[in-house]
Amino acid sequence: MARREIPNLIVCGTPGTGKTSLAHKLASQSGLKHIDLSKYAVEHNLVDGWDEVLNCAVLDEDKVVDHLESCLPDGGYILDYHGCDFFPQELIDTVVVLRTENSVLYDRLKARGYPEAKISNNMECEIFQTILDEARESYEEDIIMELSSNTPEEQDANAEKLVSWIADWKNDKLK
Ligand code: DAT
Repeated sequence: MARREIPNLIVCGTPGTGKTSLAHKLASQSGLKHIDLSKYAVEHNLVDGWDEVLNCAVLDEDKVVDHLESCLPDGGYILDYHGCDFFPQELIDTVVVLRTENSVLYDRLKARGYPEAKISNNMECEIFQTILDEARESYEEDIIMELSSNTPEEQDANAEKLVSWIADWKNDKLK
């Protein structure tokens, strides 16, 4: 049985589905700490090269997990990253997979000024539900939450749902 009294969440999904904005909102509403893993890895020198197609740093996943190993067992973290398969299941209490419709996602990626190759790569990732499959291969089905993230209203509803899930998790722990 985990010793933590506050859960750890992963918020994952194709780039542009709204991970960082949801994680930020959830952190301010719940008091959990938000870690944007891409930034965290760069800040702590936990990267393993540069992805030329996606134009982003590649995480050294083992180093990231080692680095977080001293704090994750205490709970209270929202881990924000597109992938999710490298954390040991015993450290994670729920895996939120955000999903966005194609046309909405395309507009968000375009607005970010991504080059076409990066946009197509990310669109394929969403169309083939790569991240959802990755979550299903790595974690028990009952800890995976697939949430729709197309509109600000959906984002608010997702934050509300997760705040209430965190409260229920804490209450169950006290029983
Ligand atoms: P990610 O961290 O998955 O790459 P983000 O949180 O940076 O995504 O969001 C990308 C952009 O889309 C940003 O301008 C905020 C906006 N956005 C995110 N989720 C949204 C939602 N549910 N409804 C409307 N806009 C959203």
